[in-house]
This record gives sequence, structure tokens and C-alpha cells, in this order.
Amino acid sequence: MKKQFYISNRKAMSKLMPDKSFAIFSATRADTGNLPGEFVQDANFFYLTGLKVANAQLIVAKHGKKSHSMLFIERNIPEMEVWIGKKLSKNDAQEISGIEKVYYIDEFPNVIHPIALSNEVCYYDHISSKIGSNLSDSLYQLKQITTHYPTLTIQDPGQLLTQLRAAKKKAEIEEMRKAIRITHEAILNVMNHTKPGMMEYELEAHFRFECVKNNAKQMAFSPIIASGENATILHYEKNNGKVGKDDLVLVDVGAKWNEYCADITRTFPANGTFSTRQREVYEAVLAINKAIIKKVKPGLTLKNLQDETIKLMKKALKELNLIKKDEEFKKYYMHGVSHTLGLAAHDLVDRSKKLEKGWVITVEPGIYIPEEGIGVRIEDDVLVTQDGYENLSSIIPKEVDEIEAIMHHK
Ligand SMILES: [Mn+2]
Repeated sequence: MKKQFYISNRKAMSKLMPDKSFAIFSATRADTGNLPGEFVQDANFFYLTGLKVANAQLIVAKHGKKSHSMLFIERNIPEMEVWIGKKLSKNDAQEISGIEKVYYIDEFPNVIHPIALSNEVCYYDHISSKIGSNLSDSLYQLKQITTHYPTLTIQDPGQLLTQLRAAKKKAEIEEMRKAIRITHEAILNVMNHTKPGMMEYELEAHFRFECVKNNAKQMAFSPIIASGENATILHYEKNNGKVGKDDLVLVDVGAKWNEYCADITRTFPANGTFSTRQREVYEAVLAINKAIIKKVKPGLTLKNLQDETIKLMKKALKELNLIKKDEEFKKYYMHGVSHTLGLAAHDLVDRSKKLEKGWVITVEPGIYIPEEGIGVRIEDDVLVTQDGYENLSSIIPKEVDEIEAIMHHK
């Protein structure tokens, strides 16, 4: 991503802010210097700066029509270089974010002082937390701000970011395409290695291997690899069951690329061939997956898609002899068909809003029949375009014939 992307994101945010306001965003907090662990950057902070370092902060202040950004990063510690290397320099931070004014984080109290005195509204990210839990570093800082500058009105910038992040720009869609391409390769790697008798975690290893090999070291979420009846547990993540010879295997997985997520589900027979019943259920889910994808266009809401899915599902479940009355559908289909996708696998969303060009949503109907040990879900990632949709994951096989062909050629 070029720095122009982050510059325009900050500009777009400041347009939504009232005069005499400023906003504070924080990078993920982390102990630097400890043993390396997985670092996941705060999505809003990334969206506005492009930085992937811990413990940094951003201020965007608006005065009249002008806005200025200030970035705060950790100082390099020469004694720690041998352990963790050099920290990001001011120059690098400027280069990545396009922010000219870069300070060290210990300068934050002095820099914020005149800003807090001359403004009326302070947007502070990460406000929500339950009473009773300890104050996080962010909440502690917010408490200091409200104590020292009691005339400031504090607001949550969540609504602003939800609005800004909803429609993806071209550069973001390219990152998502890459995440989906890697996820595609990794799903094929799982299918190519699956044999009855294997453990689900072995299949997970084949998924992760292909992702890491392609430099996608972070997952959008913990992979769900569920065989047989396990596939009827929606957020199954133990991945420690044994794959039976007549089981279907459901993989709900996604790699991340430059912080952007894929979220794909495919279901295939462990032994390579769908049984008659499995095929019946699978074809029913596939038909709904395709019908809903075709509906996607600007102007609809996620609820419209869900209502349509339920309508189709009631009919399908009756044809599969699973239910007699419409209202029984929830026994076999109990989740939403769509969520938004972006910097988070479940991205920020205002569900009352209509789909617009640039939104990326999932389409993921499923049928779950514990008494038959069958769980099928088929999930694609769909971009809303000017007058319809583009299925970003259309290359990932989902036709019965394609899947059986892949499973038998190994
Ligand atoms: Mn999903």
C-alpha cells in the first residue's frame, strides 16, 4: 500500500469530524523485548497509519477546514538492539504513513497539552470495556485526559471508522484478492492430503504450511477443520477429531495478507466421493450459495440476503425430509448468511446500511444435521460492484465433480 492511501483515510476521517475536535488512536500494546509472540495490529490504527509496530499513537486534530496528524512512536533502545533489532525510525514512520510530524511516545503529554486546551471534542478509540475489569493502558490514558481536561467532550470514533472502512478501495481489494489466492492454494493442499483416519489437526497443519510458505503467517481467525458430526458445531476449533472414512470434512479458513482477511468455507468427502445423501445435502447448500451470490448488488441490506436465504432454506429442508413446517428451519440452519470482511474477518458494520459498491461480504449458507453426522457450509467472499457483484473466491472449487476429481487425483 502506498502512503497516499493512509493520507486519504485520515483526510476522509477529518471530514467527518466537527471543527475543534481531535482524535486519538492507539496501536496494539505489547511488551517489546520479551520472547517473540504473534503481534496483531489494531485495525483502525493500521487503517490510518499503515504502521505495524506496537505502542504507537496517532492524533488527528481538526481546526476549521484543516487537519493535522501527529504520530508517536517508541524510541530505539541501543542496549536492546542485539535482542530485538532496531525499532522503527522516524524517517521510516514518515515514509510509511505520510505523516510529517513524528514524535517519541514520551513526548505525548507535552504535545497533547495545547491540543486538549484548544479543542472541544476528543474522539478516543477503545472506550468500551466492562465495569469491574481492570483499566487497560488505553482506558488509563483516557482517564488521565478526562481528569486533566475536564471540559473536553469524549466521543467514540467507532461510527466514523465503520463508515470509512465499509467500502474498500482498489488497493484494499487487491490485498484481499491475494489473501483469497493464498487461502485457495492452502485449501487445495488440505484436500490433496486428506485421507480417512487422519486427525483434523494434521489437516490444519497442511493448511498453515501452505499459508506460511506464501508468507501469510497470520490467520484471519483460528482455522476450523471439522469432520463428520464436528462440522455441525459452528465455531468448532478443537481440530482434534479423527476423520472417519465416510465423513465430510468442513474447512472454514482464511489467511491474512497485509492485515486483510479471507474467509472461505469448503466441504468435501474424506474418501473422495460424496454418498448419495451427502451429495443431496451438499447440492442443496450449493444451490442456495449460488442463488444468494447472484442477488448481491448495491441497495440491498444484509437482512434482505438473510430473508432470501431463509426462504430458500425452508424449501430445501422440506425437500431433504428434514422438516415439515417452515418454522422448524432453525433446527438445521441457525446463523447469518453474510457478514462484512476486511481488516477483520467480521469487519465493522452498520447493519442498517444498504450495500454499496466496494463492500466485501461473505455468502455462507449451511445445513447441519447432527443425527446424520453431516455438516455442510459453503462460503465465498463477494465484492459489491457498481451494478452487481464479483465473487472474489470463484476460483476455489465447489462443484461436486470438481471436488471429487481433486480428491481422486492424488
Ligand atoms: Mn465467515
